[in-house]
Amino acid sequence: MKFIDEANISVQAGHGGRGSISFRREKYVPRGGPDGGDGGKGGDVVFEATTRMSTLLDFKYQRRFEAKNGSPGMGKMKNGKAAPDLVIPVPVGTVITDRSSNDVLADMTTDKQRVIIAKSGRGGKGNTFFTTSTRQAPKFSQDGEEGESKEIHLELKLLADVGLIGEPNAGKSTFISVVSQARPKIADYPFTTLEPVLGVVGHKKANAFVVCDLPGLIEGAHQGKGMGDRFLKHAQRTRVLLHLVSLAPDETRPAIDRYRVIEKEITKYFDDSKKRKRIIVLTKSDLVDNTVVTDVLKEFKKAKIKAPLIVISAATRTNVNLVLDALVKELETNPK
Ligand SMILES: Nc1nc2c(ncn2[C@@H]2O[C@H](COP(=O)(O)OP(=O)(O)O)[C@@H](O)[C@H]2O)c(=O)[nH]1
Ligand SMILES: [Mg+2]
Repeated sequence: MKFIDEANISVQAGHGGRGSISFRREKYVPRGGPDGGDGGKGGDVVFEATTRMSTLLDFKYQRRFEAKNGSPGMGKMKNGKAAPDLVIPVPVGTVITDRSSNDVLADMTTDKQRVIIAKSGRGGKGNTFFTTSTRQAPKFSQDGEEGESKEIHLELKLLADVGLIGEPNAGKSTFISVVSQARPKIADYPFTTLEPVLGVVGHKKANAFVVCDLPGLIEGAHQGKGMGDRFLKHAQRTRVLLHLVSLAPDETRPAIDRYRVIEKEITKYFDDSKKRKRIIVLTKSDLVDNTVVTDVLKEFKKAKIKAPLIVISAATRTNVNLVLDALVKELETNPK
């Protein structure tokens, strides 16, 4: 079970630009004095906290970050351009540590918080700077300073964006294992655990989000077990609830009835449960004929349930992407 997202990356701030060695050359000034400008400073490596991200998934793909170098100085006293800072967005909650010293460099606690993690090098002085009364034509300049480079560890406590709810056996664990790297126990019998299982989902170009299997919500409740703080925190944080209802033929009661039982149960845990967005997912469609699916859909329609309804099979992956599309859309229109 994974509650922590981690990544190791390396960052390199920009080198300062070299100062210029240059002398004035004008038509009527045969031996012009020095006019080499200074080099520009390199770019800093800056981390910026954002609520738009929930995971460190992006850092699995890109592990090295380099800010640009400053431009060299030029003649005619022109200074080189400073390089722009490299701004790396990280989710709010990310802790940044230096891997060589183990020092915590930053705790990114608030949206838009910015911290310089690797400082850039200053630009070098041009030869003009080194002119003195005894040295009127210095033929040297200064190199820019090196930018800092660091090996960085990022760590984030995961919190769920999407909660999976549904009866035992509805297919929650299977769903999360199909859409993420999470590998919960999948059982043919109601499996009870009070530990939430989290999965990081990367879908198309969208920001990765965290899906949480909330088995304890119903299964634990049946057995009168108390729920841990950590568990409830995950449940409360979710912005969308994915309600899974099995279509399997071995179910004895109609899908719509089983759906209602769970919905009623949920109101005990979420004070705003009426408002919290739902997506209803009818699962295990591979086990039934189309006519059965059509009948169940009719029942839901008759009951005037407004939430989007998607029929899937996690076993054959049918329509699983449609669920992810719907989740992305919902999370984007309903930010943290
Ligand atoms: N045929 C089929 N079986 C499924 C599908 N999804 C889940 N199952 C099976 O249904 C049972 C319960 O699934 P599980 O994911 O553990 O349900 P949970 O209790 O809601 O977490 C397991 O035997 C799964 O293999 C599906 O799409 N098709
Ligand atoms: Mg399960």
